[in-house]
Amino acid sequence: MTPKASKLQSTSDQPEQGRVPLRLIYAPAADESAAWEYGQYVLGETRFEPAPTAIYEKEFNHPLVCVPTQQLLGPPVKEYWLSPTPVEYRRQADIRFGHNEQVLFGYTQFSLPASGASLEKQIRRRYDTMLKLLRSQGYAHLMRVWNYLPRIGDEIEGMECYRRFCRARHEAFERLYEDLIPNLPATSVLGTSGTDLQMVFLAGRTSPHHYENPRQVSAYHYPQKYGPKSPLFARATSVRWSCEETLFISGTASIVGHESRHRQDAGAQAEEILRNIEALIAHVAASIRTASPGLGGIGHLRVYLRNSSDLGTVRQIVEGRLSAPTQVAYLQAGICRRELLVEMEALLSLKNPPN
Ligand code: 3EB
Repeated sequence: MTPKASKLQSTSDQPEQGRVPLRLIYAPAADESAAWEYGQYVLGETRFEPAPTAIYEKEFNHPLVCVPTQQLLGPPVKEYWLSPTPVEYRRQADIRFGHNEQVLFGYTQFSLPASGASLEKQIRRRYDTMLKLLRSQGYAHLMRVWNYLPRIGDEIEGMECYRRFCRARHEAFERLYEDLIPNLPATSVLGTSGTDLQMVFLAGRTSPHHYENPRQVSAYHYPQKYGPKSPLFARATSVRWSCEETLFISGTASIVGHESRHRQDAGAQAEEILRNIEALIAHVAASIRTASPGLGGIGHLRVYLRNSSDLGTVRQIVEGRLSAPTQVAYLQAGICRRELLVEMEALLSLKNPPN
């Protein structure tokens, strides 16, 4: 047996009680054997490269997201969300998904329409379809959403694409949820160089906990100057399993209150972002009465840079504040406000507090 398969085996040998229903692995992008070894234990996969070869699509059943973006440092990685039990795969209404007993990984994409009105209509429709599908499948609770949005900063008929996205998402959520705020999940919205809007989501059967950042105004309460309808997302979402808690930290920018800080200074923005994330982790840990692991507790970190030339500066700051076991991916991406150059998102495991 290969080392990877045996590792997986020992995970599945654990009693049901002690298993986490989803865990993230970074694997070398060049290593196609990983997909074979993880086989039907893959809930979903994300790569940071343009569309796959046709062969790849035929060989694997799991949802494969190919984000047309550039990884800026180190050997290219791909992300696998792994399940401790075999995954069931389906495709319905343009949404591909893989699920086990507790969680669902879904993926949908569509070509971004050129006109403002049809762009918003398509986004509303896709969110509507996605939320209805989750309900009908019994995974009604969104835990994490990634939106990859081409032309994020472009004006389309006088309004920024990101603002149109926010309005369309807002209208879709408003229609489907009676009580909005308790249902908003951790989210990221990044610009890509592609032509398709890509939406990736993790959902579960039970209601997760959502958190706001004590240093920031909740995005859903942003004033109108940032767009006609506020961005609907939580700063973080955590899901409690029997043995531990999974904490998803949303895309986090150099925003304090609701204002951007350190315009056009990537290094200072990176430092502000790390203060934001640190404060958020401490806030969540205090809420669940466990000791804060701090930034050192981050398992996986994605660092998005508008300009690849800022890599050296930002990397030095990140490496100075994080501990060695954190897996970091530096990616080139568009960011929602013009003056923002950096954004980061994180994934952590938190120990459940002693009873
Ligand atoms: C911000 O805090 C930065 O619209 O879903 C980060 C994460 C941002 C998610 C979203 C936007 C979103 O406003 C931008």
